[in-house]
This record gives sequence, C-alpha cells and structure tokens, in this order.
Amino acid sequence: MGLLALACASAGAQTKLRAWNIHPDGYPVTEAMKRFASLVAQGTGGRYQIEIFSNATLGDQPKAVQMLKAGDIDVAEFSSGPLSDAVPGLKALNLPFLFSDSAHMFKHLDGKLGERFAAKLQAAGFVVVGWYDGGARSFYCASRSVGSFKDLAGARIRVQQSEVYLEMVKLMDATPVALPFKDVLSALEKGEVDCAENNMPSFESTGHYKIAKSVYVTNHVISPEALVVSTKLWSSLSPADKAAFQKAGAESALVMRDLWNKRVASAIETAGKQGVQFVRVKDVAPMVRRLSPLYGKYMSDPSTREELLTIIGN
Ligand code: BDP
Repeated sequence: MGLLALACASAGAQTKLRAWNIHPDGYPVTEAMKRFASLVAQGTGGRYQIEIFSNATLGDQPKAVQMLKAGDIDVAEFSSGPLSDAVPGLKALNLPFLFSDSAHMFKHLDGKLGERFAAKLQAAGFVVVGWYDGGARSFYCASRSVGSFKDLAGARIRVQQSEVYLEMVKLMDATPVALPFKDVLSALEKGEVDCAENNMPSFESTGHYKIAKSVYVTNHVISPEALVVSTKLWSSLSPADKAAFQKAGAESALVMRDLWNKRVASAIETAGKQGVQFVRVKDVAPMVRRLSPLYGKYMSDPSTREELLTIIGN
C-alpha cells in the first residue's frame, strides 16, 4: 500500500468484508480473489478489507447464494449453475454444447450479453464485478469405463445442486444425484455415485482423479463463473469506491483466466500420470438430439430465449 493510501486508511474507518469461496488455496479462483481483495484495499485507500473464506467454510454453494442475496456475506465467486436457480434468466448459460470454447463464451460475456446478464443479476441482489472461467465440464466415472454416451446410461451421476444439470442427466437415461462439491469424493469412494462431471482443474484439485479413472471428454458445459458483491454492500459504496471495486474485479478476472489455462494443462498432466484414461467424444449430435427437450424448454422460456438466440447466432 502506498503512503497516501496508508494515511487515508489510518484516518478513515475500515470496513471488513467477508468473501465466500468454494475452492482451496492455490486454485485459480482463490488466487484471483486474493488479487481482487488486495486491489480493492489499494483502490479504496485501505478502507475496505476483504477476508476470503475458502473451501466453502461458510456453507455450501446454494446456501451461500442465498446469503449473498440477503447481504449476509459481501463477496462471492459462484458457478452459473447454482446462481441460475436464484436468477432464472441465467439458465441459458448452463445449457450443454452452447459455447464452443472459452473464447466464444467471453466474446459474449465481455460484451453486450454480459451486460444483460449482469443487469438481471443486479436486479436479484448480485452485482457482477468479474466474469471468471468456469471451464469445460466433462463426465468421469469410477466404476465403469466410458467411451460413448451410451456407457453413461443407468449411471448415478453426481451433479451440482442446480436444475438444468438435473434435467440434463435425466434426459441421458442416467440418475442425477445432487451433492455439495465437498461430498463428491467420498460418494465416489463409497460407490454412492458412479460418475460425476466437472472441469479438469476441479477434477484434479478435489482428488476425484484418484478414484475416477475414466474421463469421457465431452466438454458438455462451457459456462462462466461470476465474482459478485451483494447489492446491500453496493448501495453503501460511493461512486469512486464502486469504480474501484469494478476495476479490481475486471483485473482479477484477467488474472483468473490466465491462471486457469495453465491449471487446465497441469491438471490433465497430473491425472494422466496417475493412470487416468481420457476418451474424447467423437460426435455430439446424438446427445444434442437426446437433450432437445431441454433446448425446447429454454427456447420457449421468455426469460432465456433472447440470450440463447444471441449466442446461437454468433
Ligand atoms: C466447480 C465450480 C464450483 C462448483 C463445482 C461443483 O468452480 O463453483 O461448485 O464445480 O461441481 O468447477 O459443485
């Protein structure tokens, strides 16, 4: 902190803020949130100090979404799955095979569409200060080896506690099991679920790769995560402090995306060295056809239709 900032900090009152995070230390989200916290402190002359509570110690994600909405926590980083249950207009972002890759996703989120989603979120209690990368999610199994979508039929598949994910797995003729993130490893170990789905950094950071040795690389959901602050906190900030939070959020998002790409590569390498087998999907068309009721539902839903058409057309 600079001298001037230090002087201001000692002159003015300090506000301590609580930030919810589901990931461990060293994970790209955690490291980017740390950067956010230090940039906010810098940009506000030390008046706002953010403490990061990692590993979901403040509660699981659906609970934290409600806590942030109510202003009981101030900052959080959420996956678009659980977030979309609180803000239905976001459900479009969870549809399988929507974005072709992260570049395609950020082309939209860093532009007009991102502003539209942010406006919907703000109306529901969440102010977006940065779009983080939620990566590309694939299926992986402990008790079976998977080389086609058919191999997933009949499996008990852990999903996020989020409606679109539950609907997706049901349409695959499999059984969705909604579990908090931290409970998935033991569920795989005990055989309570056969499979799960996630991006490669989470597959690795949670240790799922030690149990689930068969990865079917579907990249079925490419979706963003959002760094958000509560509207309660937001309405208490001065225009200059709001700008400092936005700037810190935008910078932290760039840090996150850079760390993310490196972590995807190292996660795949770690898992591969431990004997994990990766089979890439050859043709997603049969699965897209099977999931058509899902697209039909959200295309006819006025809260998601326009966004979906924008993404599909570009
Ligand atoms: C991770 C997301 C995290 C989710 C988790 C999950 O970063 O927000 O809670 O997946 O599957 O990739 O629950």
